[in-house]
Amino acid sequence: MSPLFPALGSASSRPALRFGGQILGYGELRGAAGALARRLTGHRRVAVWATPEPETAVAVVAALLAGVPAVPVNPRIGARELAHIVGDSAPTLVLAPRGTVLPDALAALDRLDVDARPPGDTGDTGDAPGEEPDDEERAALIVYTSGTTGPPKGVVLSRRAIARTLDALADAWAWTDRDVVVHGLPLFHVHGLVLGVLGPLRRGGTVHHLGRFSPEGVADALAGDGTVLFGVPTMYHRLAEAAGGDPRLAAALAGARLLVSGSAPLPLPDHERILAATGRRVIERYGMTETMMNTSVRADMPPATGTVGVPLPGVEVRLVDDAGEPLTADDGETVGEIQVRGPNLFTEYLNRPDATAEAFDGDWFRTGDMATRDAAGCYRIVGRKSTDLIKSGGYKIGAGEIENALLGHPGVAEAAVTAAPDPDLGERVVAWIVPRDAASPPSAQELTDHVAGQLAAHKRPREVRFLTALPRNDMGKILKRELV
Ligand code: MCA
Ligand code: AMP
Repeated sequence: MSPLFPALGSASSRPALRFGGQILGYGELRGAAGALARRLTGHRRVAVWATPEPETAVAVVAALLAGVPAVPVNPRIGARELAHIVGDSAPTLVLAPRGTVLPDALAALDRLDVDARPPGDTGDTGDAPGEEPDDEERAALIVYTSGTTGPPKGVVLSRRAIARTLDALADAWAWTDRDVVVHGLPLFHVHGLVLGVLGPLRRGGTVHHLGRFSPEGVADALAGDGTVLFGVPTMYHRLAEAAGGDPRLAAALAGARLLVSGSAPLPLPDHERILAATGRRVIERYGMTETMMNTSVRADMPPATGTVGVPLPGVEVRLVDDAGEPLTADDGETVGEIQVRGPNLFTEYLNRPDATAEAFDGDWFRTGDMATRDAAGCYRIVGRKSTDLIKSGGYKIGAGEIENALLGHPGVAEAAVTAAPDPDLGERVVAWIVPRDAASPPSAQELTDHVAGQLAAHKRPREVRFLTALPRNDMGKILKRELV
């Protein structure tokens, strides 16, 4: 297989990484990642403490150069979820920025400090990277993602899947080494890490990470060198709110080559507000951790607002009915489940052959997303098969994992978790609680903090409602539809 990052072996003078004021050229990235890669030889799997800093990019590139699978870890992860990920993926080493204090489950592992710029660094460009593994099926990343029940599953992504999805996006978006991709996405999911960091590096262009998302940061970056913006709908919602009264932000958005949204549906009112304020349309692409990118509105087609565009090169997409029969209608109305086949697909769920087998219909991956297809071949996502998967702020959250965490609190007798529509987050997590002692229930804040401490801050309920009993059918199954 050809190298994942050809620009690392070149004499490119472009910046590779820009995080706030910290800029690393391709030569410097080659030096830092190459030196680290040599120290990873012999390791089976490495955990990467994925802070929004250049060290995360250096650590992941080093692991890819060394051919050692990397497991990116949310630096805001709670104790229970971290214990699961470490136990399941069994890394032999953790990579973290120098000076970071790690939680116990990771502090117990061998550690290598990552320096984006080693002490005493003189900007030396380092040796050319060694031979990259030529087995394109080799695992490159293991990204944890939530299901409806149980703890998150590790999605094994190969070098092939990463390369092919990024090259398909380059075709769809006319993405080149001249692009500077601006974003403030977290670096432990496919969106921020694969598209937002590995994408620009594969093209030989630049990542401009904001450290933390803010409309002001976006305005500054796009008014400067930024050409393309990546974000989740919550970010575009906040940009839409701000752009109406902020001509500088509106002008910066108007000047971008592409504004791309994904990870959840971008509501039409937000599309329209951004269009009204900037004269520009946001385009949407559709993907999933297991499939990386499947469809996108292309740079060379009409914006097809409200759809997620057409299948990417090499990706086959079909709609099937409840019986699993393919639907041929392209009337923009007939709804079916999206199934996907192509070189962008994951290899397996780590240690979960049962779940891997269940996820496929032959060689078609069942996404669980429901959609229509129109005469132009554009897909419109209309919902999900399971109500137990919640998308909040672009994060996928399983109702079951939050219910289990809540049931672990001594004051909780019964718990059910649902999603409520939210203008900012798309959906917000609502917890319905039957306390053990109705006379002194735990406070909503206590339960929220409990979930944030066990799982992750973004999984915490944003609303807690107390009940005397959960609605159940004759079989004892909780009737979530009645929880409104
Ligand atoms: C509040 N905080 C707490 C608590 N309450 N921390 C601990 N315990 C609590 N009880 C803190 C948070 O840690 C954080 O701290 C601050 O309060 C705000 O957090 P939060 O409310 O969660 O942030 P938000 O404002 O709601 O975040 C919105 C966001 C975020 C920035 C849009 O949701 C986000 O980054 N989303 C991106 C998700 C994403 O990348 N998804 C991709 C997966 P502090 O103030 O210090 O920060 S999907 C994917 O990859 C597929 C392939 C695809 O299609 O893309
Ligand atoms: P994740 O499992 O976190 O990778 O999230 C993948 C899910 O995000 C998909 O199955 C979809 O439900 C949703 N998703 C991603 N992109 C879009 C989009 N542009 N529009 C609607 N839903 C999306």
